[in-house]
Amino acid sequence: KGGIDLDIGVLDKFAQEIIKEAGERIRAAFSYDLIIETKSNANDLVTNIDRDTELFFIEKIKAFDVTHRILGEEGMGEKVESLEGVVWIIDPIDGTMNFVKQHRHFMISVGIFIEGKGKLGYIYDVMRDDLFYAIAGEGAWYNDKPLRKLTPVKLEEAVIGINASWVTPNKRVNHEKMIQLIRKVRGTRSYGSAAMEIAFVVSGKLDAYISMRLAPWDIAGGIIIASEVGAIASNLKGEPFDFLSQDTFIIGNPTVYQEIIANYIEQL
Ligand code: 2AM
Ligand code: CA
Ligand code: CA
Ligand code: CA
Repeated sequence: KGGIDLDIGVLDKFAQEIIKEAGERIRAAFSYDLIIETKSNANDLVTNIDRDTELFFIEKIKAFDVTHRILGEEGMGEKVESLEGVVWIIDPIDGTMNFVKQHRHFMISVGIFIEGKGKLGYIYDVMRDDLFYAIAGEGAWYNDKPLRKLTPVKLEEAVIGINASWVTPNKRVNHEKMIQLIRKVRGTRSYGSAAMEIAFVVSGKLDAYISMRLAPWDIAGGIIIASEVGAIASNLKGEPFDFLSQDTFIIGNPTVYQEIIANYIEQL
């Protein structure tokens, strides 16, 4: 229970139900025409299904409890400027480019915050029907299996998620140090869905994930799962991620996280 009179078990069951139902709707929608538009730049895509899915969540949640507020990427909810009360932070489709081009490798990400504290986190792989989730203080699961606490990994044996753009000269980070990091680790991967990469870190399939610009809805579900398995997340300065704007982001196995932050990240 939060400071609010609310049964977490009931809320969890409801959240899982609407996430799976949203997934069914997205899978069915592949038979219709997708309307693809661009947002901030030519590579920043949004579709009618991103918006429809966000609206679906808003309608369901408001019917469940009209006082709950929704912060979604597509901005169809109300303006959320604080985390008071119950706030759902939702990315209806994380990995829209994968959704459009690959018809796979995209996630629904949901984090439920009660009086500013992350209580319930979900990352749902829509095409695989795979759910990663956590209840704060009670544990984390991958479908029906509990997720284990992460164990130490050496940086030279780590596989990390990073987009190749941050290894080329850029304005956000010292790319020479990034090159050294890439040479040091066992391997790198780039999946094109932040939520998916976070899900892989909390389940030990990746040992860290680094991004130069993420928004609250990309990570809200994931960081709640992260604290249950002992993954560490912050911005690239090592400070808490700023939940009401955009920020740099790293999440990792504790040993890998510490070494990357100490020796390989220089935010410009
Ligand atoms: P999205 O698909 O929901 O937009 C790779 O692009 C990852 O970064 C995706 O998880 C994507 O989420 C996220 N991302 C965050 N901000 C973005 C932006 N301005 N343009 C494109 N992708 C962005
Ligand atoms: Ca987007
Ligand atoms: Ca996203
Ligand atoms: Ca999105």
